[in-house]
Amino acid sequence: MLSLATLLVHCLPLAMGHYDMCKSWVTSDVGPSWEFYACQPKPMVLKEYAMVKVDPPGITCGDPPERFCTHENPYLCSDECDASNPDLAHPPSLMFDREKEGLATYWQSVTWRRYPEPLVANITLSWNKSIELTDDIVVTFEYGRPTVMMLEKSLDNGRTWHPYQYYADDCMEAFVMPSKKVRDLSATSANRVLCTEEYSRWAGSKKEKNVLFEVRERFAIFAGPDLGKMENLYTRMESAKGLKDFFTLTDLRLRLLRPALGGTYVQRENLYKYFYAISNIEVTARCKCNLHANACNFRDGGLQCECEHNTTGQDCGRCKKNFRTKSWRAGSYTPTPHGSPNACAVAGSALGMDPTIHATISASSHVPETEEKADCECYGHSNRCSYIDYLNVVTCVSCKHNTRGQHCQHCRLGYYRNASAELDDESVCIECNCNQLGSLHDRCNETGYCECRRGATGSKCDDCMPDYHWRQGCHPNVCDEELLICQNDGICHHGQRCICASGFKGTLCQDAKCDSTHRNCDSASSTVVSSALLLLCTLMLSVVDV
Ligand SMILES: *[C@@H]1O[C@H](CO)[C@@H](O)[C@H](O)[C@H]1NC(C)=O
Ligand SMILES: *[C@@H]1O[C@H](CO)[C@@H](O)[C@H](O)[C@H]1NC(C)=O
Ligand SMILES: *[C@@H]1O[C@H](CO)[C@@H](O)[C@H](O)[C@H]1NC(C)=O
Ligand SMILES: *[C@@H]1O[C@H](CO)[C@@H](O)[C@H](O)[C@H]1NC(C)=O
Ligand SMILES: *[C@@H]1O[C@H](CO)[C@@H](O)[C@H](O)[C@H]1NC(C)=O
Ligand SMILES: [Ca+2]
Repeated sequence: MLSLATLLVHCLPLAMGHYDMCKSWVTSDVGPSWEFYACQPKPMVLKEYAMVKVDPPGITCGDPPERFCTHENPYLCSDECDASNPDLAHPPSLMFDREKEGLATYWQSVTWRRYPEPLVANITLSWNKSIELTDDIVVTFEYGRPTVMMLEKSLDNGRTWHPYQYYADDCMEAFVMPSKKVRDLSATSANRVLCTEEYSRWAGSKKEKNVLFEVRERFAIFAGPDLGKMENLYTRMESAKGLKDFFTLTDLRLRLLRPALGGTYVQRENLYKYFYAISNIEVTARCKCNLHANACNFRDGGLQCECEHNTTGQDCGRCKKNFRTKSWRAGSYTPTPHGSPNACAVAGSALGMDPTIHATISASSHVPETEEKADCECYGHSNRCSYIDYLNVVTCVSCKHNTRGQHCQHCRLGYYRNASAELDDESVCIECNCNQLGSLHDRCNETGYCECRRGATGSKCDDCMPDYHWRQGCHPNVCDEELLICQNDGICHHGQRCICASGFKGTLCQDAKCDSTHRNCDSASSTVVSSALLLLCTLMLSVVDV
């Protein structure tokens, strides 16, 4: 409890920290003007704004009234659920109410009187709005936590669902998955969906009530154990797009698949002690506003970002009318500390024609009328278009960021498409970087592979195939350890040449030297040879070392 409190205190400044301002009025040498920043709303307690649905119908207890027992007191079944009596009813709304100190109010299911038919229930929370989790999801169970359950999420208002986390007292048995803990995850697996046994084992219903979806521990992989380096997390979210989406959702679904068993098997003679009871579902998150708003309000029955940067829409996901000269982009957390607003630009600057470029495109092209401005779509790589009369097309001119094409949608020759970048990303085109000596030309295919000369290999053609060695390009080996073996104790040096023992010569040291110092061509002294070898080996080793 103490550690939780310190954690909370620690994180308070975070909520107020970076990205809380969308703009500020600054004065510089040129006079006062607005400066714009990437911005996001503060985290909120979002359970109060959720629409909740509990399935199947009739799963909530009390209609008809029913008695239930507890695992601690299995034969003292004094409690009763009665939907028609406000004091004894347990409707779904009690999962989201504000409780008075020490008085748990909870939703409760019917008991497992239909055993062995499974007792299952779905609890679906819908926000009709994209939200980004900023803290753990905490589900509090009275009378014991389920032995098997699942958390699912949707990103499209409930049209499609994805597993978010699996929970079981035995992951292998329930889901054929190994049991994992979030604290075992690493930077590359921070968005992995896993099965955990941490919240499903019986520990007494009073002692361990909570089931967590651990957001903080996943954040901590990047931001450090006390979440002190949130900028690292934010930077990471920009480069690994799946990471941001992992914490984003519009709906959550709790699939309760098997209730608490009190530690053992199901006792058929007392099925009244098996049921689900949830007193609270805590969801702390912020509205997803694509870094274009620092406020999010409940209006017209839904959450709505208060969009800045001339954007609009529930998530600030579009440019306002007349501000569509640049294609819409989300704001970016980078560069720290203020990020990039990537604001929508005002119309008018869009078709500012550069007469020289205009002239080079076509003698018969002319500046289009305002209606055609909408066609100047260059994915943000240009804000100038030209109308080519005889083709009847509007085409972008001077595409930047190594792009080309009518909409700057292709990469220039010598560049290839960055598969992890959107079309409107500045780093959408990557230089092929083909090795000049190893490749035939400087172009590459869509996955960045260059076309190699004979003997060269590797995506950039900067490596040699086996049997070739690199010397200003790849050349066939002169010697090796298999077929082209250096003779007479000669040593093959990087495949390039044989280093012959004293007294021998030739490409493969195949010839004996028969000059004045080596009179005895047939029997070169073995000690001389081996000491020469030793010297050579030492030399070679030192070369390899370096
Ligand atoms: C719970 O939701 C899942 C899909 O997420 C569905 O397959 C299942 O039938 C639902 N169960 C009930 C009891 O509605
Ligand atoms: C969801 O939000 C949209 C946009 O605000 C609104 O038009 C729609 O009616 C909402 N749907 C529901 C079911 O509330
Ligand atoms: C949005 O448009 C207004 C003009 O209506 C302009 O004054 C303001 O600077 C624009 N904001 C941004 C972030 O571009
Ligand atoms: C590819 O695009 C991603 C996303 O914008 C960027 O982070 C990455 O650096 C790009 N890769 C290269 C090699 O430029
Ligand atoms: C690019 O070339 C490499 C190597 O030849 C090949 O494996 C890859 O499939 C090619 N990619 C495309 C998209 O053609
Ligand atoms: Ca409650």
